[in-house]
Formats: sequence, structure tokens, C-alpha cells
Amino acid sequence: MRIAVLSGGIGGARFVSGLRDAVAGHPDAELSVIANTADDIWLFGLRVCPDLDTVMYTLGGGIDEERGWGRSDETWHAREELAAYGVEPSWFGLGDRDLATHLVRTQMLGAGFPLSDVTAALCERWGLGVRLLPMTDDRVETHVVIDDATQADGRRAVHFQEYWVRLKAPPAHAVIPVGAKDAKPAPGVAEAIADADLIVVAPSNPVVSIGTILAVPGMTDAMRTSSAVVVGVSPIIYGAPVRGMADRLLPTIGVEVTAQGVAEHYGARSDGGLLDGWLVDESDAAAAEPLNGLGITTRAVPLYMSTPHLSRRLAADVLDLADGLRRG
Ligand code: FO1
Repeated sequence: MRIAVLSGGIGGARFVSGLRDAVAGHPDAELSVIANTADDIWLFGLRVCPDLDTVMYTLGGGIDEERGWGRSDETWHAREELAAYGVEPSWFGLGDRDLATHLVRTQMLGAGFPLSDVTAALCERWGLGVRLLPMTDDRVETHVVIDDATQADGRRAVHFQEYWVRLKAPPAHAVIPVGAKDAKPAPGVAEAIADADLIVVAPSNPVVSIGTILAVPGMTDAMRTSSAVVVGVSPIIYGAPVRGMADRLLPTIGVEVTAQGVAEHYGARSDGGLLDGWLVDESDAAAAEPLNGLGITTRAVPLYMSTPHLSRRLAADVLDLADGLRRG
């Protein structure tokens, strides 16, 4: 069974880890993870790819579980030295072990390798057991428009990482995936979607993770024309994101911060949208009836992935719903 997963950062990585465990028994299971790269940032001359690294470290067993990003057993000497030199940005934490990943990536990019080759090379070390693909090898960068009284029009755009890490996600007016319209899906991405038996939209941020992946021209058409069953997992539980800032960003695209609102935003496959099925938390069971009415087969299951066992169970619920949809 070929499965393609659209994933962002921490929530998506935890879900993919559970899915890999859930299909461990299926010898014919092939898992491809298409990760968001619009969070990526140049820092001190190094290319940092947070969502790719979060999936790589989580599935490779190198993640810092408590933070959900960066490396376990991390030290911060380089960061302290950079701060001692007074160089900015000091608000983004680059750990010493994590720096090695960015050094290798930057060296390979500098030698002319595309991000997809670099990612495959880095993943060699970690033995993920899944194929990790950047959504594109081209530059796509999420900028967020926020208030700024010092500007003539009272607004300015900041890189997503500054918005999220330094500014702590203030109210936003717009989210712009800069460069998206000129981007192409990375090698293997369109095929992973076209050849999939199941496509899963992971419980990642619908605006700056899933939204940016879908902003790459060709992605939504590939999903709509794929013969795969498409099942999504709500990133919103009882009106709030499990983590992150989806509640701040969904209003910028006019989407309600609810499990139902996000599903309606992705749309029903039968209506030209993306979803065949949708999982909501038990606390959002009331969303099932209206969504079923829209043609999105919806089930209420426990969505919190606070342990690997729960991630595996959620993944099993996705596979179960997909099975039911395939049988028709
Ligand atoms: N998130 C933070 O809140 N603070 C940080 O200092 C920080 C550093 C960092 C370094 C490498 C990396 O891969 C991720 C890092 N993140 C940090 C998380 C990052 O902002 C988010 O994981 C994604 O961009 C959103 O999914």
C-alpha cells in the first residue's frame, strides 16, 4: 500500500511516526512524507529547514521530545558565542548538534545539489524507514503581514520564523507564500501523490504548512486527479490548535478555528475539494453530521498524540477510515 502524507512540523512529524509504526506490519507499505519548506530560513549563511528536520529527527530518534524541534542532548555553545559577538538574530535557537545538519545541507546546496538530494543524503544517516521529500526544491518563503505603526500603511511583512519565534505570533492580516507561483513540486512529489493508494493530510497548520504545500502549482490538481483515498486529521481540537498558531492564521484566510471549518476549507473531493474522509476529536463529534452531509466522511476519535502509542492509534484510525472509504 503506497501512502503519501502532507506534513508540516511537530504535529505532522508525531503523526507520521505513529503511521510508520502502524504500517510496520504491512510488508507492502511504502510511506512518502511531503514536508513544508516555506518555513525555511537563511541564518548566519546556513540554510535551516525546520519542518524537514523535525520529521527527520523525530523519525530518526534524534528529536528533543520536549521541544518537539532540534536535537536531543543539545548544547548551545555556538549560540552563546554568536550572542557574545552581538550578532543577530539571537532569537532563533541554533543548537550545536543541529548546526551540523545545517552545515552539511549548506555545503551540498553550495555544491549545486537540489534540496531533495540534500534531504535524501541527510536522511541516510537517520534510517527513517520512509521517504522524506521537500514539497519543492525552489525557494518558497512564508511571510506574515502584521501591524507596524512605524510604517506609512501601518503594516509590514516578516519572515514566518520572526513572526512565530521572535514576535510570538501577534494578530496577522495576511500570509504570503513568497515564490510559490514560480515553484515546481520536487522530484518524486507528483509521482508520490499520483501513485498513492492513500493520501493523508497530517494534523499540521492548514495555512503555513498544508496551505503552503498546496500553494505549489500542480499539487491540488495532482491530489484531485489521484486515484488515492484522501483522509485528513483535524489540527484543531474543540476550537483550539493542539500547538502552534493556527488560531492566529486561519482568520487571515477567513476560515473558522474549528475542526469543521478546516474540513470545509479543504473541501469535499466529491465537490472539487481534497477530502474523502476527516478525523475529528471526540470533543468535536458534533461536526460529523454536517461534514458527512457535505460528502466528507467524518469520524470522531481521540486526536491528542501525547504518547507514541496514541500516535499509532490515531494512525490506525486513519487507515481504518481509509479502508472503509475504499470499500465504498
Ligand atoms: N522554535 C522556537 O519557538 N524557538 C526557537 O528558537 C526555534 C529554533 C529552531 C531551530 C531549528 C529548527 O529546526 C526549528 C526551530 N524552532 C524554534 C521551531 C520552528 O520555528 C518550527 O518548528 C517550525 O518552523 C514551525 O513548524
